[in-house]
Amino acid sequence: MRVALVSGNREKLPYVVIPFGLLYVAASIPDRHDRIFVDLCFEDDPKAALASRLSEFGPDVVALGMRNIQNSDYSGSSNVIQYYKELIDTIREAIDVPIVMGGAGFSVMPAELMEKLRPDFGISGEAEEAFPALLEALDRGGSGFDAIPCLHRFEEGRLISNSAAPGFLDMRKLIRPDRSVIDPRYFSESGIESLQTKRGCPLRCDYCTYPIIEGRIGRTRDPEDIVDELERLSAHPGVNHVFIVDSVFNLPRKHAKAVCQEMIDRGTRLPWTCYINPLGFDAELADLMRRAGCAGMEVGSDSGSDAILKRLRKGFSTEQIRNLHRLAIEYELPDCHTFLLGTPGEDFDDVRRTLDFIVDLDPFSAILMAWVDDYEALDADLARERRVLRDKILEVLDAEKHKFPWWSIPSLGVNYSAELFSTLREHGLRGPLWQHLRGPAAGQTPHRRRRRTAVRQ
Ligand code: B12
Ligand code: SF4
Repeated sequence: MRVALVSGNREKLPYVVIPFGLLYVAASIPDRHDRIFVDLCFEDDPKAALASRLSEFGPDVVALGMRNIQNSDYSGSSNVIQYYKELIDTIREAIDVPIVMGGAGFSVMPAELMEKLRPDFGISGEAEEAFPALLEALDRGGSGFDAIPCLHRFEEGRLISNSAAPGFLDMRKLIRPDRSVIDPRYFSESGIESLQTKRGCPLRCDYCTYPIIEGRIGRTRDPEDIVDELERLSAHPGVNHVFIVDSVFNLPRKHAKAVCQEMIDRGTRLPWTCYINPLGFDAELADLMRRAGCAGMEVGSDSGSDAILKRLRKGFSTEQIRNLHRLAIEYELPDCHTFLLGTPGEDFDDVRRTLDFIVDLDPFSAILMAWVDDYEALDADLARERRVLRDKILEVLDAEKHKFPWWSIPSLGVNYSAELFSTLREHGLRGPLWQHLRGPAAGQTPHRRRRRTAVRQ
């Protein structure tokens, strides 16, 4: 069969990210199928580019990857969905073949997106086994769909969604993503590669969609194999930083330590950033991370109110956030905390408590977001209702932003805009840019040294 893999993502903030999931799908396609990879990220006219590539290639099936259903400040979900609708129309006008959707964004609400966008098929969650199985079924003339886990399709206009497989993919069988198809502009624009050390998160935070995509059981890769892959990334002249895309790098903690130890033993040089949870973070891990080249930790702290953390079922307290921050200073690991203001059930006192907490915590960096429910993209009433609270929160943030000059408020464009980021890149700054908003690069006192001294006094 002739397979066209299309990455629809065009989000440029906080930086362009390689279509990592689709690279795994590309690698999983058996060699007997011909394929092309169409990445719309840098196209001036994505629909025209898509139509022309498809007409030239003449695929038998088009696989359309949907990474995000939100834009980066979470304000433009309906635009993103409309954009994908237009891509599907473009594909149908160019060629009459089955369209298969998948990807992290699609997996968040597959049934709703199937109904709204009407592709022929969808696969939610990881697709290294399901996608080749679907190609096989299509090749056979369209039989055996029932046996493919997490496949969504229409039969006589009715949506049929197969249930998940009893187990997820065994990480020992995971093949490397096909990096040969990456557009070189990702390297000239950001130079950030992606690496995955495990899939799955065992926690149950109330709003979180990650376990829907990757499952709840942490499936870890062999540290030696991970560092082999990292070493290959280091050899690429355009790669200057790696983002470890695991939902949480430090759970299980033992595995994170083993990965860091392997990096230290093999002397890897590439700086990296990862998501860290205050649970499962200790001095030994902080020390290993520092020595293994960690340049920054992104922390989903979410709230400065213990009652809200409990309601969100985060499993940690504000004291554990403080503990993480103390270790971050001690081991010189810049920490960037995301806070969600106005989650369901929160009132203004809670929002105020979180703002006070952030000022008192004084992390290296913080990103303040007014909460957006993914379902707002599909439910206009919910969106209207939520917007009222969100607008009030943003008004408060606008009035008080001078109190937190280092923090980013994406919805207000504070320390978060294409212009700022491109200026920082032009100055040669690398990695996630929050790492440069404070410190010498921004013309300020080196935060880490200053803070470390403070702790030791
Ligand atoms: C790491 C990460 C980031 C990092 C990325 C760093 C990097 N260098 O890549 C950073 C912090 C920069 C980031 C930013 C954003 N992110 Co993010 N991110 C993630 C995370 C944790 C992992 C993504 C990943 O790479 N996974 C590993 C790959 C291998 O898995 P995968 O992409 O899911 O692919 C598998 C399947 O989905 C499927 N598949 C993938 N493509 C296709 C295509 C087809 C046709 C098929 C059939 C199957 C298929 O098979 C793949 C292999 O098994 C996910 C959450 C999660 N746990 O999935 C959120 C997630 C993807 N991000 C999300 C969002 C919203 C964003 C931002 C818009 C938000 C923001 N303000 O930061 C930006 C957008 C950035 C951009 N330019 O597009 C959302 C997207 C859904 C949504 N709600 O819109 C997610 C799902 C988290 C969430 N909130 O639910 N992100
Ligand atoms: S720790 Fe992170 S990935 Fe895991 S459930 Fe909570 S928010 Fe989701």
